[in-house]
Amino acid sequence: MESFRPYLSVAPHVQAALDAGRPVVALESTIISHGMPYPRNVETALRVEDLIRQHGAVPATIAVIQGKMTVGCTREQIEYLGKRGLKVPKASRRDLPVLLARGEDGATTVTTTMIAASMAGIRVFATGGIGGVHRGAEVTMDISADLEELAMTDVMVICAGCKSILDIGLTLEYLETKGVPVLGYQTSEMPAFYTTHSGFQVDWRVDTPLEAARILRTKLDCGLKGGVLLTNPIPEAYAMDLDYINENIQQALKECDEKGIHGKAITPFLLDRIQQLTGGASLEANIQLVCHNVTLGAEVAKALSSL
Ligand code: PSU
Ligand code: MN
Repeated sequence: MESFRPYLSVAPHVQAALDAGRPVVALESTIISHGMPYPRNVETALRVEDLIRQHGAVPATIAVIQGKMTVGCTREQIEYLGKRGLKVPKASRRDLPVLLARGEDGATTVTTTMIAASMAGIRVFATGGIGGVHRGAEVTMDISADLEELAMTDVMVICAGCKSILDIGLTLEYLETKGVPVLGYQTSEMPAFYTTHSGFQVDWRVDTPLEAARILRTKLDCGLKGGVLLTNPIPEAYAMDLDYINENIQQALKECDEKGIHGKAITPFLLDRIQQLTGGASLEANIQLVCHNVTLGAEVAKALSSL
């Protein structure tokens, strides 16, 4: 038995789907506990699970629950993670052994969701946005562990690009160095979360879920270690005005600096401030893009199962 097994708890219906080669889509829990306010976080988490089911795949929300990497959280567990919010520690790679050893809970980021998904044998994971190289990282060295995870763990991450709280250009440079293919779904431009435009090109454009699945399958078959980033632009109808969102991001960044917030608290602080400053418009956009991404996730997972 693999030595990680005692720390991993895969829900029986998720395990059954994996054993039968049916499509499964992993989902993260930091977005629930730290990324959105209650009760919209719980509503959204349950809605995205439904969407995945409607599109013929099995959702598996991942979190650390009482010291176990739980793959396929129950409705009760999702409600618990959403209600406790910031009281649930944000669990990145470095936190994982501590939380598991102590039997504690943790909200999994993109990094730890990839780790648990990979251990369980899930290859497709959909979320909102990933962490990246922060603006000013040449001084602060604030680079999200998500990028290192993409370099080493064999999971495709479907997201709406990264927010301009990050330095998108440097994030793409970093991913290039680490050998992570960055694909644009029906676009050649890297989307910037709230907007479809960032001014940066992706490496490769793909136009169908099958194409994306083939690239992932090929990377796995060749043992080319690491993930694939599939960026999916927010639907035009929900995209925000570039200047408006950028002004608010600037304001949030300024406050973050003034308050001396650092480390793992930076991203949740910025997400929350932007939501407050935009009066909830960014939350609405966030929910829409997550729904859009999980739908694509279900399609890619189905395509991958068919190969
Ligand atoms: N970006 C978002 N929403 C999020 C996150 C990032 O637009 O919820 C979360 C994800 O869980 C991501 C984490 O993995 O923040 C990155 O945190 P950090 O920048 O501290 O690495
Ligand atoms: Mn950081």
